[in-house]
Amino acid sequence: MRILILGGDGYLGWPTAMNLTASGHQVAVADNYLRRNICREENSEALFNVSNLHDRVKIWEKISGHKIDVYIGDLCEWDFISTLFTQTKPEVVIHYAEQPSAPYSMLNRNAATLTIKNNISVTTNVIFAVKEYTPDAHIIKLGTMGEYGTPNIDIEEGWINIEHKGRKQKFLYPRQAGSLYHTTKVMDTDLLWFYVRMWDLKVTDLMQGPVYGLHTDENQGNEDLFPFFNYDELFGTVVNRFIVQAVAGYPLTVYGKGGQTRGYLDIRDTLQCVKLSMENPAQKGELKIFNQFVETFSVNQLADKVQKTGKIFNLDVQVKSLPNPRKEAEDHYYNPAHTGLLDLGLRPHYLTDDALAQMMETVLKYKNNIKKSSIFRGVKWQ
Ligand code: USQ
Repeated sequence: MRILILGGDGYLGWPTAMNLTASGHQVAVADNYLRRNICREENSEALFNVSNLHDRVKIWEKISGHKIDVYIGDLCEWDFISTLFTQTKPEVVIHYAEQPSAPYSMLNRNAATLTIKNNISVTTNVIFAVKEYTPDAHIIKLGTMGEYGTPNIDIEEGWINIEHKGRKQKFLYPRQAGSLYHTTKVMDTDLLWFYVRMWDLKVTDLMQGPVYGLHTDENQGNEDLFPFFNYDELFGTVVNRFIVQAVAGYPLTVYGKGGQTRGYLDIRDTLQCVKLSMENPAQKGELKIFNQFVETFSVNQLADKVQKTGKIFNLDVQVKSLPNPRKEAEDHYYNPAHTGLLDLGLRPHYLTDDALAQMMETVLKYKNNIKKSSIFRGVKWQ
């Protein structure tokens, strides 16, 4: 299939591009290096340097023989996106092109407006480009489990049937996000659902939990093909951060009580989920929603796992509870459904001791690159 990946430079975009070319698809990627630029401005450098897209596609082609077309530009600009769609004529559009950090979105007014402008404008332009140039294309959009927040009832997979005063209707499951970034994802879902109803678009919205890992079948541990690996407070997510902290001898930064529970997945499972969504597309006028994670655990449980794995490498891993810089529930009910992707054939990779040890071993190679001052800066959300 002809596939267009928006945000192809990112933590998930680049591994997806390699994975889909390895399956024989024709892939083009677009990116404006927004994440790289924000990271540079905020002094949030990743654990190691990652080559730009032009260089990485050359390395991938040399190793695998597969080509990836690269388009550098801003998807908020209609001229760029219309040229992109005209030239690539995608049958599938995978949309990752968003400012992806919750803490960054809470930093200050500039970061807030950048997050709103970028995320909402790109989604709107994607919708209009699909309508105008490729109305039969299937849009696969990366949403987030954070759209639902942490309600005191079971979280359903996208939709909920409500019975009210004797009448019934199916609605989007209630959303109450916990950061501005997550709120822009709620807005994305609303926009997509509106235009599915108006224009009969085909859309799959993937409610993904925090992803961890570096290794995929395509990079085979080759660091030239690794994605970004951030460990700083703004762009690092909790599993990757804790592994780096363990290696650096920095006490694991458990925020508040550490009872915050989320649904996690290995980066290889993101690739499987996106491929399964592609192979089982939404129909015209349908918004499919999957909850994309394979297991849940709390921050405290994660800290225990990392501490235990540290022993294999003779690391004396300490855990320190910090006053929570975020405003979130620290001890809560969490029971989200997630059978949709399993029913389609997802074979989960769990966060086993072996999986943690493999990541720790890789991070140990870059121990000297770790800047302890980037680990915690205490951006307050209130
Ligand atoms: N946490 C700590 N200590 C840390 C970092 C995080 O206790 O050093 C806690 C946070 O307070 C939170 C949980 O760990 O309760 C997860 O935080 P995170 O930074 O790993 O993830 P989050 O900010 O929620 O966002 C990440 C991705 C985002 C994705 C989301 C899925 O950056 O793109 O949408 O995970 S979810 O969390 O399910 O909303």
